[in-house]
Amino acid sequence: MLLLNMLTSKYYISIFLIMLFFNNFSYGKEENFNIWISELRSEAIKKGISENTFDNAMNNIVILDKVKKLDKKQPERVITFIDYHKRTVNEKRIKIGKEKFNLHKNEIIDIANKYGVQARFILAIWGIETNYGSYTGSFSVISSLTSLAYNGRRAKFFRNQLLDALEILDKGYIELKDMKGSWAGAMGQSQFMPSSYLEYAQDFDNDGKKDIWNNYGDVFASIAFYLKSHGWDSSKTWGREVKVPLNILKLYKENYTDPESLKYWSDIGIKKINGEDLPNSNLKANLILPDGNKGKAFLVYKNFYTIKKYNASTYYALSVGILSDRIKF
Ligand SMILES: [Ca+2]
Repeated sequence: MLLLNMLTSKYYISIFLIMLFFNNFSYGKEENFNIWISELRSEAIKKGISENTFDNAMNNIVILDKVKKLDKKQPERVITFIDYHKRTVNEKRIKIGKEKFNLHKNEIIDIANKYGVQARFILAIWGIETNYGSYTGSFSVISSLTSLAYNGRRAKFFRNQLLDALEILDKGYIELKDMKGSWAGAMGQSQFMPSSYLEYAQDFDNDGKKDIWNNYGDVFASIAFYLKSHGWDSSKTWGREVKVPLNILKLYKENYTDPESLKYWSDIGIKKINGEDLPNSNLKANLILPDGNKGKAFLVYKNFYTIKKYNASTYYALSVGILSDRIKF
């Protein structure tokens, strides 16, 4: 009770509301949750987040069972790259990518030049993350992150993300009611986690808001700045699909290799997908066989690993690269 006495009456109400959402919570669990929230509150205030921001944000949180279930869900089967690729780089998405480029041409070219990231890669990430901003997630970021931070599988990570989300609200970059995202707290059209938002989100139109939810300039600039900050080299591309002779394929039981020069790969018989010779270059490339030695093969450059900094999945990074080639203008 001593702990509760320290809290404001408004805060009592919020704790009461939170308790309502725990259907099968025993008294001990409720008490644990209340202690957890009050510790979080102290930590947030110590970090400079105002009491007002914290109480407003946490006043209406809902512990989302759906989020907890999604976090626990194991993939039903391992999807092949070919299946993933069909889903993520289909003709419709390529066509819309070209249309979106024409629609936002001036802005996206300005941003590409300013940040040093080719426009087609900004478009491809936008296209694969949120289908060009058409599905950005409708979960309350604060509720999702609280659900994951309290007793979740990756509680510490999500607790830090929750504190960062509170800082974003405290700085007034976005209103609480507009702070929506995926079930795991990835926000807006660029799907930034709160920590990435604080570090990389851009206010391209200088209106004082880093609005990755609704402002296209801010969305494109944020994606570009993220890539540039992780080592993007605009004089290079991401990689390419290649043809690998069978005898060479058999040597590669692993999906990943050490980097070698294009000349090296060419000398052992790897060709461009159209059968032409690879450039006789010292450019380092890794051979990637996402479906082992039975599927497509790719040689990838340094920028490929920068795309993986955006999302660590190899399938994702390959698809971003391929989509960027298909919407090339
Ligand atoms: Ca802005």
